[in-house]
Amino acid sequence: MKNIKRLTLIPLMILTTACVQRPPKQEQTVIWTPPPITNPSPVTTYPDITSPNTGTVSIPTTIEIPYEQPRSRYLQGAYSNNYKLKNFITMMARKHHYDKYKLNAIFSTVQRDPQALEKIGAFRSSKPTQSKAVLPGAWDKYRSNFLTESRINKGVQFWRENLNYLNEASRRYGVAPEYIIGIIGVETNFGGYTGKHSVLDALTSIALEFPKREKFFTSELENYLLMIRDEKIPPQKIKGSYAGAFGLSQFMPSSFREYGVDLDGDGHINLFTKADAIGSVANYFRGRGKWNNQIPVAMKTYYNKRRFYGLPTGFKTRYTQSHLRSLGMRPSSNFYGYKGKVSLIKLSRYTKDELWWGTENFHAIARYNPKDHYAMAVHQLAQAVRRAYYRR
Ligand SMILES: [Ca+2]
Repeated sequence: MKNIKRLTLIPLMILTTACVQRPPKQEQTVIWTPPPITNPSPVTTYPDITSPNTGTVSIPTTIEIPYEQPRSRYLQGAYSNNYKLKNFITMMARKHHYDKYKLNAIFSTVQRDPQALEKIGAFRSSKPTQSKAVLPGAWDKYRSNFLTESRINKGVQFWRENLNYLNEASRRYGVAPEYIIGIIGVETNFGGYTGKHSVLDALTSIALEFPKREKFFTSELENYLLMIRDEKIPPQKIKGSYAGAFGLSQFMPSSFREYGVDLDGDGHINLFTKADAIGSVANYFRGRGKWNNQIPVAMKTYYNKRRFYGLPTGFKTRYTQSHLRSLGMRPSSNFYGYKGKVSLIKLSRYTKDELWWGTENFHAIARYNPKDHYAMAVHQLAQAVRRAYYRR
């Protein structure tokens, strides 16, 4: 025992050298065996441990060797005979100097995604006649999916764990942390569900098989291919929604390329990390939505009738506040002194219609997903998380 104890106290360097020669067989008490010295361990980096944002980094991080896309002379797979795909590959090679053999190899991995086609509506003969959003209780139902105690608590936890990244993004892009949290909370429940479709399969299937959305999805496919080339990502690695949105922030590839931000500064934009998702959502709000942190987002207004049919409603409408007041609407507060034009938002509850006024910032949220219910869920989740965060 004494022997072993003494051995373990000897510095590792000496030990390694000393034990290259095996000890004589009769000394059975020495049980230490030398590590293989022919295989060097992978290069590792250690993030700055003084950084308080340790929630998103694993220690140590192994540096990955950049992925090199294989090449193939032949196009195989589900769409190997598709003329649109062949034209698309020719276009990518000409327009972006994309290696045609790499594109052959990439598209040879593609499998048709019938579920994505079904969900996007490729098999529907016509649009549903009435939007479900106007049925009584539609808002109650929608709201109950997102404004839950569990999601609000997760939002508070997310805020605490990513405080520095949220503050940095907020400072850089002028967007309040709670709205970044609101988007990530509604989109993926803070990364709890980011989708299981192969983004490449979904985009290719829709672009090639759904003429009505062909232009949009072909453009997204183009952006996806540029993204995986820039970031050196294997073509089938990114999983997302049936429509090809991915990451904690559910960005489409075009948004990734336009608004993606490497907030943690590791040299890659990775929307599956909290830091980069936070930065990218804030950048999107400012860039696409023209977010203005000097004005509020939305406010409830009172109205003395049960149902409202007086005016067109929706985030795209614009009315002067004095006009809406003249129709009997009474704001629930002074709206932080905001006097500008507002949109009129109608939320169908079981017993009555709820009316809200929205500003340009409400419109900015709707740029993410053009639905009143969506934008209102983000707004209300943001406000609920903010209240809970400051209460504790
Ligand atoms: Ca990054």
